[in-house]
Amino acid sequence: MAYDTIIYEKTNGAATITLNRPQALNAFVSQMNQEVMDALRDGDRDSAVRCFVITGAGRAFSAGQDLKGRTPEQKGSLGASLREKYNPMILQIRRTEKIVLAAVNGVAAGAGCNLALACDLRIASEEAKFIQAFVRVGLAPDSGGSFILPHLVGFSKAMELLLLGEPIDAQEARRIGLVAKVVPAAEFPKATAELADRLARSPRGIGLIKRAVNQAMLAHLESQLEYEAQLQEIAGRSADYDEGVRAFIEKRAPVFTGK
Ligand code: T3D
Repeated sequence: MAYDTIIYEKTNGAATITLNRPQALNAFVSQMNQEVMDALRDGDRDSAVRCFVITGAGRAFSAGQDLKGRTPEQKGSLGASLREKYNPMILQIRRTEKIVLAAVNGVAAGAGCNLALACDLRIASEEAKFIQAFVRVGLAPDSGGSFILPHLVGFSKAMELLLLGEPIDAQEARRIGLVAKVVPAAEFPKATAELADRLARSPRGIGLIKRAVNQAMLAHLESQLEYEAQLQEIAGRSADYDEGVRAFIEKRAPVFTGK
């Protein structure tokens, strides 16, 4: 299968999906959602694949949804977008028994951040940053962040990150339990390959560990993803969201009116 917005490679039992729109900090367009899904399904079917790595090309992991396609004329239904494009991707990551490693090479914002949080493990370059950017453009959290983030860092820190939308660096992410490991940028590709190799050589039981944790969490995540879509539909229709997108495109601070 040919891919335009990702690079998909299989090496030594690991399938690597590299988000590849570096000029837009690997922001998601529909085609990229689709290609990530196709690659996840392909690797799930392939018995030679034992684990996945998701990473980004260039200086970002992913800046979330491509906001340049979210002007009032183009935005459509954000609820539908989540149900059709993001929620299936998050659920596929959770449902496959193969371990999914997020190799966070740079900034991860909005749905890009929550994509990383939906993975089983996170390794970060010292250059990585994590931003719950939704509030900055007038949105609510999606892609499972409202469920997974509080589980990872606790209620208080989750609310701080969601309400203020401020970036945290890789060391802080490690300190609060968002990532398992932080390595200097120069060592990042090697450290990622070593961890992926270890996961690819793990015993059958590793998939059962994931199945056990899913049994405790997956039903809640599924219903929360649907609820996030309902809330994002409301947020997406607000004047504040239109202002947030306009301000981002015009590279200025938004002026929200609460409408
Ligand atoms: O379907 C749906 O809409 C529902 C889903 C919604 C979930 C979401 O993910 S909403 C989007 C949430 N993401 C954001 O709000 C992040 C937006 N980006 C930023 O805040 C900043 O770019 C970063 C903090 C991530 C990085 O800042 P910086 O200063 O390092 O880079 P930059 O100069 O802002 O960006 C570099 C280029 O990437 C720039 O392009 P240009 O102007 O040089 O041609 C910028 O416009 C582009 N870019 C960055 N993020 C996005 C983007 N283009 C489109 N969409 C983006 N999200």
